Amino acid sequence: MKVSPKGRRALITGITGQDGSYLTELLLSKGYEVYGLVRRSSNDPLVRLHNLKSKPHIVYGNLRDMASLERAIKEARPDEIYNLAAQSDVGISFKCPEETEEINYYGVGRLVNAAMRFNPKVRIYQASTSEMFGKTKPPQNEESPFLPVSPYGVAKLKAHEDFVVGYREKHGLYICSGFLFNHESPRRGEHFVTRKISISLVKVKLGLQDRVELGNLDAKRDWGYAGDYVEAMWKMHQQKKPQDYVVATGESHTVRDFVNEAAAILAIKLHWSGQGLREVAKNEKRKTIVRVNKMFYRPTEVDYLLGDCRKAAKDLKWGPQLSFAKLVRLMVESDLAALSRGIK
Ligand code: NAP
Ligand code: G4F
Repeated sequence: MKVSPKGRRALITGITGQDGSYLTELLLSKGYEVYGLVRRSSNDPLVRLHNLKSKPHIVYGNLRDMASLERAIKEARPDEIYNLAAQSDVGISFKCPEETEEINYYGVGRLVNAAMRFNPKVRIYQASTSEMFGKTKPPQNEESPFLPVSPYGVAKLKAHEDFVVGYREKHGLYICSGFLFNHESPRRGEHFVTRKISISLVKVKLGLQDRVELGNLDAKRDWGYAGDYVEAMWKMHQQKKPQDYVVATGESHTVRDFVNEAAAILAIKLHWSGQGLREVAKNEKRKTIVRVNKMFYRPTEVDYLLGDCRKAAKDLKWGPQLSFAKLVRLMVESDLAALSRGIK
């Protein structure tokens, strides 16, 4: 017999982030009592949650602070935990490797230990990532070797091995990893490449900015829609046994493809020329709209991600709903609406 989610209690770490906001909406719509772990910030950390009709409970805490996690778990009394909190910027992980390891590895250990002591039957979802596959040849699935090339990927892999696989085997804990490939939305942080392109080209269109400077245009990513991906997280918690799943679209595009798709939606005609650091895209008036800046290159790069999510399709009956073209349109139209309002 399936247990109805109504009345179940969930604790979401990283509730203020992109995925946290979509997952909160999903769980509230299913009747969950939702608690969100929020760390102190000088700005309003709850901006992504302001438009929700019903609200989650907020508990203050930090993955770096064991006592705060114990208090949060005691207050939330969760049946399910979704650990979405992380230093999630791969580029920044090269600049702040210790902080990345502290949050993305040790932080997971603190949370899992606190949760297990409080309730050994708790179910924990860990936000693992396609970045862990790193240099592994595509397509990547659950059997593919992990070859991470960034401090971010390394910390996430250690957390997966020690606290997901390790604690499942040693302690019989219900804990699972979602190896999620890149997923985007109008709520995506503005430094990730898709949102940076969307906002910048809208600003170019509105005459608010001259051009956008990017790094590696040849990197290939399997980009899906965040709203679809949180469904998969929830489904992983509803299985008989905890298992790890790849969540992806099975389609890959270059950063340059994303630029072209976004520009076409805005009726900006781009003509590309040059190569490597000299590559540029100009508009019909021969004005440079896209330029490469080596500042945005990474010391080591993941060249090609392409997920094979047949296991999730079979077990979870999950599949992506929004195509690449529709995802880019959603993001561009959302930024266009918001920025047009701003200049009226
Ligand atoms: P995001 O928008 O950057 O959100 C990250 C969240 O973590 C924010 O709520 C942030 O809080 C919180 N956080 C950071 N450090 C913390 C700490 N020390 N203690 C407590 N909270 C902390 O990331 P996202 O895109 O939603 O991704 C969610 C998770 O999925 C992350 O773990 C990410 O690594 C993983 N992931 C993402 C993708 C993707 O494509 N989006 C793919 C695979 C895996 P503040 O608001 O205070 O900064
Ligand atoms: O948008 P990105 O910063 O995402 P990245 O590095 O793939 O990481 C995201 O996806 C991971 C899943 O695979 C998550 F685990 C992680 O938390 C995060 O959500 O960069 C995408 C690609 C990279 O190859 C990067 O080198 O775009 C390239 N890129 C080119 N120019 C740029 C830029 N990336 C950024 N952020 N900014 C640029 O100007």
